[in-house]
Amino acid sequence: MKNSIKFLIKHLLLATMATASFNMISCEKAMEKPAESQALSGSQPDRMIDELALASMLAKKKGGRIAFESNRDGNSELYSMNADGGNLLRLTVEPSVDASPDWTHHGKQIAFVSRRDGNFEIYVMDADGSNPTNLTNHPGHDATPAWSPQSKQIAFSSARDGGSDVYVMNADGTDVTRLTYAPASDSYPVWSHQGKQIFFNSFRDVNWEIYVMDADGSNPVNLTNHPANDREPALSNNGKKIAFSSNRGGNYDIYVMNTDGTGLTQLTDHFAADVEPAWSPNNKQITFTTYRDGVFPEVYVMNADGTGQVNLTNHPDYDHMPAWGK
Ligand SMILES: [Ca+2]
Ligand SMILES: [Ca+2]
Ligand SMILES: [Ca+2]
Ligand SMILES: [Ca+2]
Repeated sequence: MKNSIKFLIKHLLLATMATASFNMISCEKAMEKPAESQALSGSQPDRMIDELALASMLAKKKGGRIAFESNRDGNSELYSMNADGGNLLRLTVEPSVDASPDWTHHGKQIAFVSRRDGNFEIYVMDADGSNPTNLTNHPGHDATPAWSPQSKQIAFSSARDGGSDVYVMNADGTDVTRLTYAPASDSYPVWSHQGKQIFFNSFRDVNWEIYVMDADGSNPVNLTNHPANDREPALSNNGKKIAFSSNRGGNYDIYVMNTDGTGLTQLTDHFAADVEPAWSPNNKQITFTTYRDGVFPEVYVMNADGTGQVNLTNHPDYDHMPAWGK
């Protein structure tokens, strides 16, 4: 038993060093195949399946996986990587836009947005990219999916009734319910820790504010109350803090506050835009998107107090919309 564990650890270490380039080769090969066989399914070579098993094990050792959107292969696709940027895995192989990932609470599935059926729809796929399923099937623009705490429901934004509003549906796409009715845009929903409330960003005060409402859409409360734009709420996994982006300092930076709007703290202070924060599973780190390294954004990670900011993607094409799963 001890020997087999040593053997496994050795291979995991080798895989960590080798898989980033290895995956690129696999992806290039996948590009040559017809679209219907490109999903990472049982039809892949054995070594790809072994690699996925290794990726899964590495994820448990390294503090989760970060999914993100990149156009490095020619159009918007979803990828995942370890928390240190290693072991890159391509999840989608579609000529259309694939974006806005969100992990289930157990990290086994990812909800995302895709235009592969002609308009923006909410999809769900397994964490390795297999079994993509269209949940919305609606001609309206559907966006920004967010799983409820036990992954039984998905909140999302949709323009199906005119302007953008927040909706909720079951995990299989049934029972779609509209939650917001303000004439201005409401989007980017995030569930509270117990699933009783939903945070979102709203333009109803003629600038973006972070709001919270009950999960049935009642009792909306403005948490930010600031004339600058406050956007993209991200709830910590212990339910205590909300990270968000705001341009109240003259450009977009990442801020954090308590879930009642008190205790505001600025985490990034760079003249370039810092946006789209997401918490690590243990709440000790925050990943975010930043434009500080050039025209195209990179995915960074930092400690939850703003220290130790590190570029995870380091790629000349755009990388953004990080989502951190278990
Ligand atoms: Ca795509
Ligand atoms: Ca749609
Ligand atoms: Ca505001
Ligand atoms: Ca900034």
